Amino acid sequence: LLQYPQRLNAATALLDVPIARFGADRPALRTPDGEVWSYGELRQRTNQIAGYLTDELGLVTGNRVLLRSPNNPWTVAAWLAVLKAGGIVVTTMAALRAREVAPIVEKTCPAIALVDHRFAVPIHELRDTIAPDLKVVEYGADSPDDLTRLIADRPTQFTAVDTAADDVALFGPTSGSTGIPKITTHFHRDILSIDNTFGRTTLQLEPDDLVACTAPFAFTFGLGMLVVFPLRAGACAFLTESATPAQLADLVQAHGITALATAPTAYKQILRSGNAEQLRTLRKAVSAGEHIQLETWHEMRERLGLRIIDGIGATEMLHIFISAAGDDIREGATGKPVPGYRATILDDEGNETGPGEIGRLAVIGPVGCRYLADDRQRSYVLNGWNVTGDTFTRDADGYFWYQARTDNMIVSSGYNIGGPEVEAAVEEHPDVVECAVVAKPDPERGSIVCAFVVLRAGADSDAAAVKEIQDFVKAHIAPYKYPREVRFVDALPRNASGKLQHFRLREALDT
Ligand code: 3SK
Repeated sequence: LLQYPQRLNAATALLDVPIARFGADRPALRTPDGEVWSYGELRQRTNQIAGYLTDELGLVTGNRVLLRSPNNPWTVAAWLAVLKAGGIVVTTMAALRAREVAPIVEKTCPAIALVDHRFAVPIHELRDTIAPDLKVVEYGADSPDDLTRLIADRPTQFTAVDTAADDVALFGPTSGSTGIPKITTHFHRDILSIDNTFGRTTLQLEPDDLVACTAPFAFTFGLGMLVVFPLRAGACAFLTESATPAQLADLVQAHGITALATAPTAYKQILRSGNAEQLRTLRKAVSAGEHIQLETWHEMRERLGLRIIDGIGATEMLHIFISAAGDDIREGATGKPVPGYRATILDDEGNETGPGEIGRLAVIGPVGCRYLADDRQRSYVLNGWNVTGDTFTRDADGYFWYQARTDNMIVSSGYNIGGPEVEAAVEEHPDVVECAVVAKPDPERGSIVCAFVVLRAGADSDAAAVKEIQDFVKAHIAPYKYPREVRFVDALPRNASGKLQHFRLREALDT
């Protein structure tokens, strides 16, 4: 399953293998406005970009190429082209501002940036300040030097650079819980490995699947779901640059999407807005990025007969390493280690614990954390285990049960309180749209639970409303877990991939 030849170029494996198996005419990429790229077209454009990068921009093996774009077909071609040309892709989110991209550029030292012209300004700013040698090429029809025109007459053949299986192919930045980016490095073999593990054993796409995912490619959840898994299966990726949950449901219905991967919030919102029927064409639904509440999972099964494939992954591990599908699912549990991975629970001293104990989730597998020049490597990899920053428990049958982010477990008066459980309870209140809780230092109790709450429009936000929510929580879960402090806010802070940033709420505690 996990043996790779010493010489391996992942782009060849992603394009040539499905073409040899299924032919070049099958659709590889679709967009909401009806654009379709066949596998043959994707390979040709990839080859043209790879040739342009090497012949015109002087890319040599090991050069880093920064990509910045929302999810669209040209970005897939650019991503594959960098790998094929022997370069290293640095993926960044289109939503990041110059000050957020700057540390990524400083650390990864890209030689070239291929940027969607709508998001080019910050990259030009960085070229003019911290990266004077960066060659910036824009793409998109309105750009004066549109890459797609620059490559139009180039040869459609390109021989992939003979990279080693463990040459670096990808730098994946991750903001972590502190906000200072860490750069994960991944090899050519890692890219195939996520398919040989989660892709083949759990997700199991079919060649006739049409796969949508709301995560950007720059979040490796999206990269796997929209590039690696569909291409390896000979399936088709449906690329949408952005979509609200309501638009997503419309797209699923209109285009007959068969596999959807998104965060739990999107499933919840589709269910709440009464649009679940629009998801009827789905054969598979994947939820990751955050823990899914059992209520959402049940409702999807009841309304659509779909058993959501829950999963936990990490940018450090490239993709999902604990999950379950079909009959292997145990309701409420995230799943078991994906075949190829081992997982355990570590106590505070780094010792493995037995069933039922709560501790830090640690994992070993074919992909592991290798930060680029970062001290945090020392705390992420302990005795060979990748320690993920999540608190889990394992049952006697080997299923892993999510408790909280390690940094979001609230210990109050000696009680361990899982933040997500309190969040879920507050969110059940009819006036509440969203809630996130953090530990607030407290002289008496060590910490107390502080809830940041977004109310529905028009709901009262006075002292009586606070008391009402506190009593509601006490009535629904063990009273010691109730939020002793409740703050009403307009919105919760999220990063560009939509993940809640609890660290920003902790920072806000002092204000
Ligand atoms: O669970 C996650 O947050 C994750 C991170 C990277 C890749 C895939 C996933 C699901």
